[in-house]
Amino acid sequence: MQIHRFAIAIMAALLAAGAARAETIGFAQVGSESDWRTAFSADMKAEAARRGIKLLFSDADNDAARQQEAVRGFIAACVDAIVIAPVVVTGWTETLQLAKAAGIPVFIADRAVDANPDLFVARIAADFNLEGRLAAAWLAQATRGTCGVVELRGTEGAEPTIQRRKGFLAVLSQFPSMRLLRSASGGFTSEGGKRVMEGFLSTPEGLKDVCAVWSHNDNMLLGAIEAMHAAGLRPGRDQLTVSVDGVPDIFRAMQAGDANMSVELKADIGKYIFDVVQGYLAGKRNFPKWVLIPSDLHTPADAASMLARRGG
Ligand code: GYE
Repeated sequence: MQIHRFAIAIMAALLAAGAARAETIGFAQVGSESDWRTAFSADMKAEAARRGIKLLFSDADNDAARQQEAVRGFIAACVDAIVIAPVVVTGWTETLQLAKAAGIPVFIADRAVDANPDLFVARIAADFNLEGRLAAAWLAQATRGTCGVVELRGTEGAEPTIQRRKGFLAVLSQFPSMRLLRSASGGFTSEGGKRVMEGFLSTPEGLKDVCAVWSHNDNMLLGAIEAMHAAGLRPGRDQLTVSVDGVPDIFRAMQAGDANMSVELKADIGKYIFDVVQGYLAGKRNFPKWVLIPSDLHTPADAASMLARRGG
């Protein structure tokens, strides 16, 4: 009799495990504007496949309204959970309230929203303000605190643009001989960075008095480097460069002497995100509101090892 009950219990557990249907998770991605973004998307898809998660993937192509629509589509489809990498911080309250009313947990990845934190479970992301501070601190030591800087800003209204700029300016203000001379948005794309640099170069003063280029991401800087070469300049030498992401092409630019420092933003964050999402769906509740992704900093000294690590 005893054995019979035990067998039934095992059977029930196996059945329950066996029958547990794959989770369906909606992922609203920003777009494919940069090498980092493309690597992040690939990592999310691979990690979901590894875990047997059915991932509904939407690419907003940097269109905030389109992204809202995609999230409302996930709500209508009654997915088990929603992950959002928001194009911009604003305008999310209503949609998040809809998800909450439908009982669908929401997780913010990579960027941030300015909605009430009660409307999402957790944010999984790096500290963009820290990235800006690291970039300025590195530049201050490299220039002994005397430098005129031009800035390539990311997408207007996006959290990394707001915070990287804030962090950079906070440190710059500590050095009276370091000044931001010009700033323009390149939308986080290579073409955008090239266009902004061509704009700077077309002014009468060009890059006179400019000792460094600060870019909110590597792709814009790579576009700017192209424009600087076309103008007969030597980026990485005539002007120092600092940027963020740590994509393979910035390490190649470092090896070519065209770039000097990049703050690494980890792209393989699928495991961090799905650990939180699946943990929550399995009943876990004690998550920090902000699950911090660690940053790192790279120079030509470790460009070769970083490229090897990235399979470059
Ligand atoms: O730095 C950039 C991408 O959201 C932090 O978005 C991310 C940024 C990243 O376009 O390459």
